[in-house]
Order: sequence, then structure tokens, then C-alpha cells
Amino acid sequence: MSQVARIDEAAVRAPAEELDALVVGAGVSGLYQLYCLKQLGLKVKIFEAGDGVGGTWYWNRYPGARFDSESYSYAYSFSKDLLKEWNWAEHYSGQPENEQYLNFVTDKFALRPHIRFNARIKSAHFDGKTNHWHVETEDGHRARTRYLVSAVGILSAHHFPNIPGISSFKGMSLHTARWPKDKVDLRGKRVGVIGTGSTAIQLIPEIAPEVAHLTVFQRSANYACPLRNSKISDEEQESIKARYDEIFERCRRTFASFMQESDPRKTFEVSEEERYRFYEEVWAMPGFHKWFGLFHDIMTDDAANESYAEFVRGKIRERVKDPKVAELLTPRDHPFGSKRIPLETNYYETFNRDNVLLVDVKSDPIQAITPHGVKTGAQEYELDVIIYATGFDAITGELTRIDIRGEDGRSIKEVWDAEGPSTYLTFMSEGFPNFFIVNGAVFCNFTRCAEVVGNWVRDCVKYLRDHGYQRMEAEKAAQEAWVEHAASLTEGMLFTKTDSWFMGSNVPGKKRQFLFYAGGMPSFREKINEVAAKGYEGFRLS
Ligand code: NA7
Repeated sequence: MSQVARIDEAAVRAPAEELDALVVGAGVSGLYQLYCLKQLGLKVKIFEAGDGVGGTWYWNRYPGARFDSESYSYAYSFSKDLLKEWNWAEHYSGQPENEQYLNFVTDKFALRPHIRFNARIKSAHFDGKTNHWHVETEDGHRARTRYLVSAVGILSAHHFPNIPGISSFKGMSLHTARWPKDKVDLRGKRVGVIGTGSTAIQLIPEIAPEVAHLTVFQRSANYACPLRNSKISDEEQESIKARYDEIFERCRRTFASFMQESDPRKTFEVSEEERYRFYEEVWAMPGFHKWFGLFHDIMTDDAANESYAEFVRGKIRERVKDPKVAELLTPRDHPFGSKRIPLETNYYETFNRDNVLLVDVKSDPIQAITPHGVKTGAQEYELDVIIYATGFDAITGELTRIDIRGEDGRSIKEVWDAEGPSTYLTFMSEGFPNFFIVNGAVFCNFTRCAEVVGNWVRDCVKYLRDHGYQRMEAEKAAQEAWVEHAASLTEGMLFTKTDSWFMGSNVPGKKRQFLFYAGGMPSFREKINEVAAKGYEGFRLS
């Protein structure tokens, strides 16, 4: 390109959009953050990669996608009007309704004009001279903003396995996290599903009756527990609305802001008879009771865990007719709850169908995707459609795909690849001033955290404005102390003994460490409020 052409191009480039705050992502936490920052009267915008709001509930349109938390414990709590106006149809609401809800919130609070859609951010570079971020989208739109807020979510960067030949497949390939908006017609097709995590466990029973034949490629069996979803009757609707304060107060108290609380007793403190009576009682309840409502030592004591794990294995055996298939579906390689517990409806019964085949790819791994299907060591399975339910590069994946660079030019990817996702309070990473991370890196019921974190960032930005500060950054020593504290909390936890997306170990080459803050929401809230009360101790303000 000639010198003249370059100058002309620069001259016609539109000036960058000027903002006080730019939020990345219009999912649950991004929408709330926009609402909060608008309250301060700031010029704020969301840049969203998709063409609609919803984040997780926009992208994950696969059949069967739904909440595993009660609809009303996942809902926003910040507006009494909203709680009054919105009627959840089901106790565990499905993706279409969840997306509608987030659109309803967007319009009710007039957020839509403040969202730029189809705006995937390519780069964000900090300018230390003016204390601004310079942001550019993939289609060349530019913005200059004082504050950059990442609300990209924890399960956004979908992940394909490293299997040779994926692009050679001549049929249709789908990833559950990029499911098309138009209905996918699977009738009469030979379909393969790779993966048996929470996503596949929701998907498989939905599509099995529709397809000609379904082949499920399972590498690891999971402890899936019955969801026990149902419609919300008019009386229940009234009762839920009358109890919202109580529901949210309950969530505030519990470790991970779910409605369920563990039983104060220890597993072996009670008689065998009482223990099994309690297991059955919990089993009959809906939702996460079967994970968070257990004896309190289940997640710390190996023998206690094994006692409950064996109970769950028995439940699986009862539901699957062929003992060989039942055994394959029975997890024996990890403790109960050390991976995310999938909640299911008719999952195990699906394997009693004549048109469903379970293939064990632990003993006979997938070697390649061929033009015609999936090839293991022993056999090639011919398919018309391959569905990848192979998960996400969780928590850090989406953020590190953006070229985010601090004042010294280092990217967040370089820093985190070297150190792990080091932050202070999960909110800020040293070297990246005025950059708030509200992705949800606390182990928690997502919306409950999003509100706590959104409020904290709003109050912080107000504080900076009221005190005339232009720049905020995490101090190295405070960050190091926080990272050490966060790591110490995971010692002895069963989560760390198992490979899963919680540990980053589902992605080859990713540093293995527990990626959530594991201290529980009550202590997290106490800590972040204390920091704020002390004038944002551990942050350098200037
Ligand atoms: P998960 O829970 O990470 O599950 C991914 C699944 O894909 C899991 O069963 C994997 O087996 C399987 N997988 C990945 N690579 C391969 C290969 N190469 N061969 C065979 N099987 C493979 O993702 P989900 O989407 O189900 O759930 C993520 C979260 O979304 C969930 O926890 C909810 O919070 C919502 P593996 O277990 O690694 O042996």
C-alpha cells in the first residue's frame, strides 16, 4: 500500500466512540452491569458478539437446554416490579423461556439502545498516558473508554476436542454451544453425540425419540441425578412471588448461593437406617438437593462420599435394563460431586431404547473423524450428524481469546498462561488498570453472584468518580496474598482430585488448578465489602 493510500484511509476512519464504561457481553452479568452503571449516569455501552442478548441463554439453544437452579433462585432480585411481572412457567426453566426473560429485562429497563450487537471485540489496549482503554471490534468499530468491564461469562469459549479429521466429515457437524437458531431436523438421521457431560445429558433424552439412530460416545460416566422438573401452578406462582424475599435471603446465607443447605450431621454419625432414609428423602427432592443438600462431610470425607456415591450407582443400575450398559454408565473413577453434577430427565431410560447405542471410548478411544462418521480403534460408526457436546475452555477461555494488553504491552493471555488466572478479589489483574472482571469466578449460583459483583463495581466506579480518581489498579502484594489465600482454600477439596473444566484440565495444555474462588459467597461478600469500606484497600487509586 502506498504512503498516500495509508494517509487517506486514516483520514476517513470514523473517530472512536467515546464512553465512560464499556461492558463486554450481554449475558446475565453484562446486562446487570449495564443497568448498574447507567444508574450512575455514565455513558456506558455493551459490546456483544451475538445478535441478541442472553449470553449462555443465547448461544446454547440445543434441545433440552435448561436451568438446573430453580428459575426463581436464578432470577434477578434487584427489581420488585420485575419479580411481580414475570411468571416462570416451570420450576427449572428451558432455554427459550430464559432467553425471553433476558429480553424482557433488557426492554423493561431500556437497555437495548445501549447495546451494540454483532460487535465481537478483537483488541483492547490500555493507554497509561490518558488512563483510557482503546477497544476495537472485529469489524473495525473503535471505542475509547475509561473503564472496561469483562462480563464474558464462564462457559462461553466452546471447545472442540483435538481429534484428527473433524473438518473432513461430510455430514452435518454441530457444537451444542453454537446450536443454530432455526430448528435442526434430526428426524430419520443417524446421529452421534460425543461427550456425556451436563449438556449431553440434557440433550440425549430429547433427541433420542426423534432420530433414526443415536450413538453416544462416552469417555467418562457421570453421576447424573433426577432434575424432577414440573410446571408451576397458579397457586405455586402466587406462593413463589410472596416468598421472593425469603428465597433470596436463603440464597445469601448458603455457601454457593443456591437454595439448598447441607445437613449439619456427618454421614457416619447417624445409623445406617437413618442414613439411607435421608438419602432417599433427598433423592426424591427436585434440583440440586442431591448435591448441596447432603450430609455436610460429603465433599470432604472420602468414606462419606463413597457411601453416597454407591447409593447413586444403585439408582443408575435400577433404571438401565442391560446390566452391561448399566455398568458402563456407572461412574467409578471419581468421587461424587467432584465434577459438576448433571441433572437429568429420562437420561438413563434412554439407553433402554432400541435405537440408542452406548459406545465406551475410554477403552476404545476415538481415533479420527472420517468423511462418514466416527472411527474408534475397533470400528467406524457411520453417521449423518455429529454433535459435539464437548464443553468449554471455561472461565479464562473467552477473555484470553481477546487481545487485551495493559500498560506495559503484555497481554492478559501471556500473563495468565504463565501464572494461572491471577487476580485480586477476582475483580482485577495487576498490570491492567481500570479493567474490571465480573465473569463469575466465584463458585456460585450465577445470577446471585452477578448482582453482588455488579453492585460492587458500580459502587467502586462511583467512589472513583466522587474522589476524582482516574485510575485504579490491583497492587502486586495484595494480589499475591489473594492468590495464595484462594489456593489455600482448595487444599483437601475433592474437586481438585478429578479432571474437569473446574480444574481447566479438559483443555490440553491449560494449567491445572481450581478456577473458582472456593471460599463461598458469604465470606467472599464479607471480604469485598471490607475492602471497599477501607477505601479499596489493596488497590492503587490515582
Ligand atoms: P463438560 O462437562 O466439559 O463435558 C464434556 C464432555 O465431552 C465430557 O463427557 C468429556 O469426556 C467429553 N469429551 C471431550 N473430549 C472428548 C474426546 N476427545 N473424546 C470423547 N469425549 C470427549 O461440558 P458440558 O458442556 O457438558 O458442560 C459444561 C457446563 O455447562 C456444565 O457443567 C454446566 O454448568 C453447563 P471426559 O469427561 O473429559 O472424559
